[in-house]
Amino acid sequence: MRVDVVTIFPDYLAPLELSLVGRARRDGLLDLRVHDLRDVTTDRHRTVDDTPFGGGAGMVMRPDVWGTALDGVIGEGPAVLLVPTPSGERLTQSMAQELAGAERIVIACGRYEGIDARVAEHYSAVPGVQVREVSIGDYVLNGGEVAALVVVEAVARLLPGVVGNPASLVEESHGEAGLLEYPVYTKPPVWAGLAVPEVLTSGHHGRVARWRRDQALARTAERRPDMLAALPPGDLDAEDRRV
Ligand code: 6GU
Repeated sequence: MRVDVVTIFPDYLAPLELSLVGRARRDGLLDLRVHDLRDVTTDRHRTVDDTPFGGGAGMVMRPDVWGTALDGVIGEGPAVLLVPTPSGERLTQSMAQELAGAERIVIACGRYEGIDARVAEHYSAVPGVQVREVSIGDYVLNGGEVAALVVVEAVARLLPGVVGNPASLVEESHGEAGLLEYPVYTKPPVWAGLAVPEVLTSGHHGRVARWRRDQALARTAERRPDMLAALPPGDLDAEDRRV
C-alpha cells in the first residue's frame, strides 16, 4: 500500500519512522511519503490560507494550493482521498479494515478553520477517487496531522505481514466479538499486594475462556453500553446474559 500525507508540518509525521509502522516501511510493506504543502506555493510568503468568504474568525486553506498539491500525488489509479476533519464521519475499526484494502491513500491535513469545501467536492467527481472526510473522535484538534498518525497506525497494522502474530489481531477490543477486551495479567503473580485472578493460573482452559468473556461483557456494559446495545441478538447466549 502507498500512503501520501500532505501537510504544512511534515515533522509532525516523524513518529511514523518508529516501531511497527517504521519497520513496515523499511520492509517495503508500506510506501509512506510525506509532502510539504508549501512546496507547491509560488509566492514569496508561501501562502496556503486566506480569510473566509462570508466572514468569521480564522483562516481557510486555499483550494488552488491544495489542488496543485493533490494533483501532484494522486496518480491515475484508484485512490482514497482522506481528509481529517472534526466534521467528518467517525473513524472505526471497520473503516480501518476498508482502508487497509485500498491500493493508495492520500491524506490531506488541514489546519486553521479547514480546507475550502470545493476541494472535497472536486475530487469526489474525479473517476477512481473516493473522498472520505474522517473524524477521530468528538473533540477538537489543531489540525489533521495527529489524526493522520492515528489513521496510518490503525490501517498499517492490518496490512499482511505488519503484525508478527496475526492471532493478536483477533481477540482485541473492537475486533470480531464487538466487545471491549478482557483485562490481562503477567508475572509476578502478586504485585503491590494484588494477586492475579486465580482462574488464570488454574490451567483450566474452559474456565479461563468463560471468565474472559464475562469480564469483556461486564467491561463493555460499564464503559460502552452503546456497543453492547449494537450487538446482534444472537451474539449473546444464556450464559452471557447472567453477567
Ligand atoms: Cl480528524 N481533525 C481535527 N482538527 N480535529 C479533530 C479530528 C480531526 N478528529 C477529531 N477532532
